Amino acid sequence: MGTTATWDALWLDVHLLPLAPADPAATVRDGALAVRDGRIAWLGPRAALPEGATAASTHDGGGAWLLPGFIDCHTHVVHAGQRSEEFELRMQGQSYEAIARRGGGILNTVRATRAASEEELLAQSLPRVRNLMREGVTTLEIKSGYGLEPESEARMLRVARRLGRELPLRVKTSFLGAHALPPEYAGRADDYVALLCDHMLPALAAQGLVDAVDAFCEGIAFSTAQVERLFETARRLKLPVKLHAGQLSDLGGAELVGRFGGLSADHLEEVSDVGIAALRAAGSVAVLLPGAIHFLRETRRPPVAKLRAAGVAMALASDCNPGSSPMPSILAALNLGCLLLGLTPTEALAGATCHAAAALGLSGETGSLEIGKAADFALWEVERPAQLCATLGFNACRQVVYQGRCRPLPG
Ligand code: DI6
Ligand code: FE
Repeated sequence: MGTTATWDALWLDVHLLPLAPADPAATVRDGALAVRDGRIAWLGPRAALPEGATAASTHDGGGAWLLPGFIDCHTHVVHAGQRSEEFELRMQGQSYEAIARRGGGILNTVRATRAASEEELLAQSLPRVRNLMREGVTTLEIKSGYGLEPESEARMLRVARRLGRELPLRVKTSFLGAHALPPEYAGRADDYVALLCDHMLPALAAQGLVDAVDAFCEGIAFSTAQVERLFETARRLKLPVKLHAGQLSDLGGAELVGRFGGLSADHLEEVSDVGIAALRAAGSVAVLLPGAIHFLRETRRPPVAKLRAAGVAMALASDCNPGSSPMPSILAALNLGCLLLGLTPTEALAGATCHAAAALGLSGETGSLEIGKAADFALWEVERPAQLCATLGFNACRQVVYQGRCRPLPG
């Protein structure tokens, strides 16, 4: 009575996996973690708690593992409709690429998304975001790219911003106007890129809707020269860049990301040694997306051993989208990252936390348990953290804390 609390909240009877990038395997058994003003104020072994420290509230972790909140750093969660017809076609042997070239694929979702109102888009996206939140996601990247004309792209980004405002999680947006060529620009790709550079991107950026600029650099999408024009516009607007690079073919996307000092190059099923060296030199993150490999029954793999040897940070994300990765699950990405890509469980967990933070330019803010960072974390009823990767289809999340506040697990 009468003592002034030094902390707002204190978690006891927890084991900690801080996932600091310098030593992602380090753990603290029987630890404690304190929060003040939404930030991590102290963490360490319970036995080392400063004498006389008090907290306004104390939480009994019940022996759970406490990890940083997950960061899903590559998603297309905002979209309308679904594409299970294409799943059936692929199961009959048709390829994702062939379906796309016939005007299906991404353009199917473009039709559905253009037709949806802002409220419909929000309502259809919410269950996916809630699923990710139930799995301990506290930061979510959301791309546009299913509008491909000014008003629909703006609507997607407004919905992404609303999700970040109305739900207790951090949302980062990426403008992906260069995702596919809209039908009205068939045969005029350069004109569409000019529209993106001269009108759409500057206007959306001026409305505060864009945190980063992405593109699909691919035979079925945009060339490196076209992406380079877009990246130059991003640079003028002082927006960071990232790229869907080497999913189906290597056009030199990783080199381009390196040249622009981009946040990340994503997919990388196809990437050259020169591309890997460029990412390393620029400090760009390789974002690996095993969901797309799983759903497309892709036989190529990103060169994890080479990326590891080169010291390129590897993040892991769901790529949640209606075509190549209908998987609003970071836990599934952890499991597939290990089984399909050969990541170790520690690499997978670091990939969905500290390295994912780097891929969003948020390293100083979240992604690891370190004093001063946002108090974004989740408690897991597992015996060992590797269990999160070793299991599929089960969610052991017990509690999620976002910016120091206990978040109700969405029903
Ligand atoms: N690569 C992907 O994995 C998603 N976009 C992209 O450029 C797939 C998008 C879709 O099929 O709807
Ligand atoms: Fe993607």
